[in-house]
Amino acid sequence: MSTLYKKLNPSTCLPLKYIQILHNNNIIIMPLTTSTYGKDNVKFLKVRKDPSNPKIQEVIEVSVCCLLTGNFDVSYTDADNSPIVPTDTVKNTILVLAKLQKVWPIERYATNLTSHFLEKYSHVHGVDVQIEQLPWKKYEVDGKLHEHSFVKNGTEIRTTSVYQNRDGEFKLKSGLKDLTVLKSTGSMFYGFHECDFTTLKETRDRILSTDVDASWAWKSQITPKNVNAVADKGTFDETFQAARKVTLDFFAKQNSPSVQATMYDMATEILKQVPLIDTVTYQLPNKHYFLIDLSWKGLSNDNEIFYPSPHPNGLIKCTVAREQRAKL
Ligand code: AZA
Repeated sequence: MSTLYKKLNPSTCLPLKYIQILHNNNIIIMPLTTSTYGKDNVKFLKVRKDPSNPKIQEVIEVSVCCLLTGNFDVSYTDADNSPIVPTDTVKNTILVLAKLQKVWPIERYATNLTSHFLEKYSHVHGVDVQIEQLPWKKYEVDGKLHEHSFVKNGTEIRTTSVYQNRDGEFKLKSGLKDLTVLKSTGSMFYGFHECDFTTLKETRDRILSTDVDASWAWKSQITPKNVNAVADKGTFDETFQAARKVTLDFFAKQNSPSVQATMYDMATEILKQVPLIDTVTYQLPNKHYFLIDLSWKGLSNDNEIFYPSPHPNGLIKCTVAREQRAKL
């Protein structure tokens, strides 16, 4: 068996971007099928000062991932770096645009970042930007919000993702993640499928806890051209607040029959409240708390002492869409 790795000579008439392997006299070609690259974990904090009183400030701290696709094949297949916009340049762009452009809300900034790369580099075909925003919130001192002091409001992250390409494709999503919630009653799980592999007991009262990961995809009415106007209207911020409130309200108020049913209800309510959204996706781990048996000590345990199980956890995902039906 002889195996030969070699870049193709143009005289073979096969495209340079293929690698051929000679294997038992068969030529196996190995085309590059997908590729993308860029910078991840580019972090910055921007301060916005009130023009009438520069001591009154807002901050936004984000982590950005920006990946490019396009005419970069030769950098993989022929070690030709000439088309590569270095990841360092990608990082610089993220930071310079953070200074020159509006960063609030992140949907606007992410979209404008994708537009920038498409406008500046003709061989870039598509740009994928993901942003995570940290939960800095002003806190009260002497009964009112302090001008420039902030507290990190737990672990909750606001997110956005944008994909834009030269063919006019534009996908914008917003979301939240790592919003950790727990309810100590008002959650059930019974009537599930049972078989010879089942050990789980039915319950009409259990602890329910999860790290909410929710996202919503915007309708195509929102475009790179009108994203600034939509942002100025407050649509992205209001929707974030609405989705967060629906999530927390349903979690608290509903006597949950299952994670599945509760997340579906949350998603449909967000779709009802926000007409500009096409789909809502939830991804919820079911972080189990198991009742500890204290009967060996002659003690009952009426849902009071639980063991937080570190693993495994359930993981339940769904996307709910809006379907247009003809009027009855
Ligand atoms: N959904 C729940 O809400 N709880 C569960 C599941 C499930 O699918 N499986 N075990 N416990």
